[in-house]
Amino acid sequence: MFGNSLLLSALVVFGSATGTFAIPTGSAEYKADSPCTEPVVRKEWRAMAPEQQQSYIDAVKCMQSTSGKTAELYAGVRSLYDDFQALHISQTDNIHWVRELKTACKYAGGIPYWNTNAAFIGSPIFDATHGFGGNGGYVRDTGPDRLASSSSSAASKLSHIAMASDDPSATGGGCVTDGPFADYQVSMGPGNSTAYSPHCLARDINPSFVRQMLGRAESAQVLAQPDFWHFTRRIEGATLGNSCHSAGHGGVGGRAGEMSNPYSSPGEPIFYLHHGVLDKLWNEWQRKDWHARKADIGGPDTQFAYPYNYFGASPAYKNVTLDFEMNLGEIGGMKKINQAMDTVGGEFCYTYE
Ligand SMILES: [Cu+2]
Repeated sequence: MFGNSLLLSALVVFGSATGTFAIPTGSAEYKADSPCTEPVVRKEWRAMAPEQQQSYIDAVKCMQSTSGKTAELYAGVRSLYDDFQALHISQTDNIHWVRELKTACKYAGGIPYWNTNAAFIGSPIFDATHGFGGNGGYVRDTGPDRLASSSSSAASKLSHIAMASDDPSATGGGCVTDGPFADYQVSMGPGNSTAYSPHCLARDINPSFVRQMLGRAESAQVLAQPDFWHFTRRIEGATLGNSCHSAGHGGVGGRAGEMSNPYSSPGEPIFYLHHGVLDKLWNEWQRKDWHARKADIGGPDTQFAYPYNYFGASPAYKNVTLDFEMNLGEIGGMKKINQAMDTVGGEFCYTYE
């Protein structure tokens, strides 16, 4: 849910972009490094036609009902969708999500993102017909350890920092009751385990948490950072739980929802749209000074390492560079960060609207 290593933010950066930024798709900048001439356009959920929204939801549900590829590796995996949750629990990934949606599940559009903003609770993303369904049923006190069923002490601490189990600003906490995922069983989690532990998809929408995190025109602040170090630090939060990354996780997952769990959050389908907007924000920031920023990367290779050592002493870590190899496991193999710096270079060919 909260600050993670750079690796997470670099690959699946998400945030709270507000407003739209015209991407110069026709500019020389965009074509200089790549043969990508007809990039797929990624749109904000609200900008998609109902049929497009439906086809994305259908593709996600298809992923959830198609056999996975890593069941031998991770006991909890029952579907292609679960492959990604398992990989996130063991590491993290986003890139290959797109490939499976398209090849295995025939999704033809751009991957949507979600602009987290002031109208959080009324966002059409929570629509039962043209969205991902709404809040979980109200639970006054979600109990001391529901979110923290994890072997990691850091994760246990995480679950109790932003919101107490009886936080008065909570609005849900139980299982999602409507929409396409009302009967969905999340295969793994909550927490840092890939064992099979089917459970309902819980949400605990918390608009006041979002307001707290996204005040002060946060996305403008993020985009104004002078270099990647400051950019990623702003997205992840200089203090625990205080960032636009947290806003989307805690705003949807609250005290006990899957989205709040730093390991198993991809069990929540909205996870991908939230990280989609972080990715967009990163791209927007890069394009402000493409020449310098296409190669600007850094940060620790280890979770909760400096400067995200929220729990005290930093574990040992190295600063990543463009040559750092990201291990995307069975799904994606090894990829250098350098191969993931440009949305219209190498394997990628997409822009944003
Ligand atoms: Cu995240």
